[in-house]
Order: sequence, then C-alpha cells, then structure tokens
Amino acid sequence: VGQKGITLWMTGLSGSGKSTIAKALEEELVLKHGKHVYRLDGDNIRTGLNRDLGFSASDRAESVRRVGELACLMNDAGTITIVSLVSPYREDRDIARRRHEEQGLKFMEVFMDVPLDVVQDRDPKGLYKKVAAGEIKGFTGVDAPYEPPLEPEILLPNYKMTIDECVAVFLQRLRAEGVL
Ligand code: GGZ
Repeated sequence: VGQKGITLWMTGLSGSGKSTIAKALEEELVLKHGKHVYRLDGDNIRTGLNRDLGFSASDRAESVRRVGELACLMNDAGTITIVSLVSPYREDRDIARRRHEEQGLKFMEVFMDVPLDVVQDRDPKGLYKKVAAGEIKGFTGVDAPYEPPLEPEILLPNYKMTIDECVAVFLQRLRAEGVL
C-alpha cells in the first residue's frame, strides 16, 4: 500500500536542461497525478548537505555518493525522487545504481544527450563564456571529463524535443514501471 518510489537520475552537461525538465516533470506529477515528488539538484544540495564539497573528481564522487544515499532513503519512503546532477563519472553513477539495486529500489539513469556545442551556444548562465575566458577551470565537458552513460534507461536528446515531449517520455516509462 502507498506510493511506490523510484529514482530518476538525470545526468548531462551544464546547460543540458536537467533542471528545466526535472521541474516540468515534477509539476506534472504533483499537479496532474497527485504524486509525492522531490528534486535533488545542485541548488538545494550544494548549499547544504554538500556545502563542504567543490568540483574536484573526488569531491564530485563524494557528492554523487551522498545524493545517491539520500535518493535511496527518499525512494524507500515512497517518493518519486528526481536527481539532477552533472554527475560526470560513470563509476560514481554506477555506485548509486548498485546501492539502489542492493535494496530493491527502482532506479533509472536518464542521459540528457545534448552536444557540447549546443550547450555552449545556449549558455543560459554565461558559464561557458567564463570558461572560455579562463575564469573557471576544470569545467565539465571543456577541461574536465564527461563520461556519458553506456546503457541509460532513458536517452533524451532534449534539444530536438519540446519540454512536453520530454515529460511525456517520463510519464510513459513511469507507467510501464507501475509507478503511475
Ligand atoms: C561543472 C560546474 C563547475 C564545474 C560550477 N564543472 O549549469 P549549472 O552550473 O547550474 O550546473 C553546473 C553545476 C554542477 O554541479 P553538480 O553538483 O551538478 O556537479 S557534479 O555532479 O559534477 O558534482 C554549473 C556549476 O555547478 N558548476 N563549476 N567546474 N559544473
């Protein structure tokens, strides 16, 4: 009885639309389907739980580990948990996946498949401009690695899709999983 949880783990470059689509999905699930949803992203995680962490490979690994553990707990409590982190390292994401699997918790990796030149063009926060000017070092996709998922449950080339189309993909998968 009660709502079934799931973790939707969105990974992709800065500017690839993770937060935008996570917000649109959350709104749809809450308002139209009455679901209990929570988003874990850089904005609410890096200011609190992970305020001691920066962007080195080891800090990113620790960030992803903590958010993975938190997602397990929220998922186990029946929440549809939407993680939107760059989470650039395959191994770190795989650890989060394994922790869910060990506990019998549903986990879907979602790759926001947007090419670097597209996000550089969009540059919603002007960060790529700063990177190009040498003001930010170790930026994912430019001078720090991004390792795309090899077998994501959902591959979303969202730059070729509308937000509604992206949300529809999620809804269909959530139905198939018996979460909706
Ligand atoms: C990547 C960085 C960096 C570096 C600051 N590399 O577009 P944004 O601004 O809001 O998304 C990026 C966010 C990445 O934080 P995450 O916690 O998601 O990253 S990770 O999972 O890799 O730990 C970007 C901003 O923070 N940002 N410096 N060097 N993104």
